[in-house]
Parts: sequence; structure tokens; C-alpha cells
Amino acid sequence: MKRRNFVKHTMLGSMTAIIGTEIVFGSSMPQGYMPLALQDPDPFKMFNKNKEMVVLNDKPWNIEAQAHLLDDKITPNKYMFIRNNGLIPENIEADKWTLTIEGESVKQKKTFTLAEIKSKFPQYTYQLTLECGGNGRSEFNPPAKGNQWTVGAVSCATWTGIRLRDVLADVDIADDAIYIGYHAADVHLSRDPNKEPISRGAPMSKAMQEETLLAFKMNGKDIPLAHGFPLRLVAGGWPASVSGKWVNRISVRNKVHDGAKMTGTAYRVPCNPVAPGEKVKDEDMCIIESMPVKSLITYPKSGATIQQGKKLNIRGHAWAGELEVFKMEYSIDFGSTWATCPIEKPVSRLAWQHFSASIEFPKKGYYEVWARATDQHGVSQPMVLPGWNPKGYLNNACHRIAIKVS
Ligand SMILES: Nc1nc2c(c(=O)[nH]1)N[C@H]1C(S)=C(S)[C@@H](COP(=O)(O)O)O[C@H]1N2
Ligand SMILES: [Mo]
Repeated sequence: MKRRNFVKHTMLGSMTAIIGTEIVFGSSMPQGYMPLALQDPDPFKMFNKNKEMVVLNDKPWNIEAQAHLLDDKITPNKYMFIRNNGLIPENIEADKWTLTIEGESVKQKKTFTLAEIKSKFPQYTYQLTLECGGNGRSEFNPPAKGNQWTVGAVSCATWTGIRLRDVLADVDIADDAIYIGYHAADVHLSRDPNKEPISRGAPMSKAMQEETLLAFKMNGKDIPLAHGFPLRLVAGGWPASVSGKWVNRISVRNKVHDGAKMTGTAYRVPCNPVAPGEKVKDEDMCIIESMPVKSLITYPKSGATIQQGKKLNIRGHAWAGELEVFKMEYSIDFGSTWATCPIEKPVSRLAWQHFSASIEFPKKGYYEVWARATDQHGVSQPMVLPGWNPKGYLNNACHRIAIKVS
């Protein structure tokens, strides 16, 4: 077979695979023609997401869950939000994937193949909470630009990989290292190969934590493409933007990493509170580190109706960045009084915790159930929107659901 025909043939093969049935007159399609069925891809099929997931943007793909979809203790792929800053890399060849450790603080840069990474270092599995720094952005006023996440940009899957610190220990690193920054294979929206969609990082102290992984499995399987196949960083408890997907290079820096989306208003908030809408100088902005205490009622779905005299069983999760949640409360009277309910210990550090309560309502009518978590330092979720910031990060206000008793 001539090479051109071969290319055409394999293309037809992969198109058939995606469409799911034979393209009967496929050999008559003009070369380079994209069948209509593939022109407007179905994101739910493409990413294996549940139909109730909400697409916020398709260039780049950004998809969030709804509270009731996050009911599982371990988030399955179909309910995991997708946050992309650029275009998902294409034609990844996992058997040719490498990770290079370089940067000012690396005396001798070193490259590992994915196979070496999997065989040379001990593997660990942790359940880790990943929440986008912009989760809850839609509520800020004046509004903040960016994806209008409501409550669904959070997940807690199990991640398997090696510790970043084990790889770093295998490389000759100078004493002046203070930060790491990741570089990845995704493509800038402009398709300019000299631009990176995002290149963030964390201080050495976070990079060296036991739970900071270079992961190659999610929930026991290869990481789905949209979530960083074949290799991603997972730094639970910090804004999920630190958890670089499709990672192929890590810079060990002798200064705070200055990659794309590390500066200006990106993933930074005013170091001190400001009035809504106020302009904030660059030097008065601080990088977001550990995420604040937060919780989500995942059952029932907001709007549920129950019969009078029946108890309502609610459940959900709570998390607090690097910290543990120590107390969980709910209110059915718009925050006037609160009742405590049990909160489970995390299965491992940086995993979300589960709560449940059985609620009695005094009479027929409309109610709201509000949930409030408190972290180990005694800091609670605010009932209303917390501090305004230019990009609408860190909204950890109490989650609320509507209930009718009939
Ligand atoms: N290479 C790369 N890594 C990335 C991103 C990205 O656009 N490119 N987005 C980051 C952001 S902002 C978030 S919130 C998380 C989302 O992870 P998920 O899509 O697996 O849920 O990935 C982070 N890692
Ligand atoms: Mo994010």
C-alpha cells in the first residue's frame, strides 16, 4: 500500500471508531474532509462525562459538575470537572513520554522515561481533593472574568504515582532551590508553540510533601486524556492549577516560579482585604496556597420535596486545604441556629471528609438547608460571599439547598 493511501486508510479507521459504525462510502470522501458527525464533537462522549455535567466553555474545554453529581465518596471520571487553559495535547505516545528535571537550581539536568518513573520509584495511592481556585466565581459582584464556575469545580479521586520528592532526590539539586514550576504538553489557544497555556508551581515545602505525586493512574486506571494522561502532578489541598496535567518538564527554581499564570491577578488574591471592584497593585497580590475550608451537600438535590413527618437524610463532603475539618453544622432557619452533625475522618491527609445528618422539619413549607464546616484552627465558612478579589477566587460561602415539606 502506498503511504498516502495508508494514511487515508488509518484516518478512516479512527473516524469509524469514533462514529461507532462503518462510514459506508468512506473511500469516496474527499481527502482531508471531516465528516459532519465529527465536526461538532459531543463533549460528554468525548470525555466520558455524565450528561448532567455542565459545559462552561469549549475553547478551551471547561466542564463542571453539579452538587448532587458529587455524591460519591471517590469521584469517578464521569463526574470530574475539566479545567483547561489551552488545547488538550494530541497524539500522545505514552511509551515515548519523558520527564526532564531542570532549572537554575539543578546542577545536572536529568531525564526520566515514563517506564523508569514507574519502575524506579516506590508507588503510592492517595485520595486527594482538587478544587479549582475559581470554583464559586459566578457569585462575585462586581463579576469576575473567567469561567463562571458555580460549585462543581472540585473532585476527590484516588491518584497513584510516585512522590515528586523521590524524583527530586534522584537529581543533583543546589541548596538555593525554593520553588518548582511545571511545564506541560498542552498547546496555547493561539497555537503559538513559544507560548505556554499555563505553567505554575509550588514552594519546595509543598513539592516535598509525601502526598505530592507525579501520578499516572486515576481511580486505578490510566489517567483519562483530559485529566493529564500520561503523567500529571497532583498537589491536593492547593488550587488545582498547581496540579499540572500532561507534565513533561519540571523546573527547580532559585526564585518564585514565574511561568504563565503565576503573576498579576492569576491565581493571586489581594494580600489584605479590599473593597469590591477596587484596583489592586501587583505587589499587593499574594499567591493562593492552601485552599479555604468548604463543604458541599451532595444529597438530596436542591429542590427536593419530602413528606411532612418524614426525616430528611442529607449527606455531603467537607474539606479544608492542608487542614482537617473538625466540625460540621447545618441550619434550617437561614443561619439563625446551627446543629452539629458527624464528620468522618479523612481516609488520608488531603482527602475530603463525609458528613451526614437526619433532619426534622417543624411543619409544611419551604426551607433551606445550609451547611457550614469549620477547620482545625476554628475557622468556619462564611454564610455570605467572602472577600472580593479581581479574578473571583476562593468563594467558600456555605452551600445551600432548597427543600419543600408537603
Ligand atoms: N497542563 C495543564 N495543567 C493544568 C491545567 C491546564 O490548563 N494545563 N489547568 C489547571 C487548572 S486551572 C485546574 S483547576 C486543574 C483541573 O484539573 P482537571 O481538569 O483534571 O479537573 O488542572 C490544572 N492543570
Ligand atoms: Mo483552576
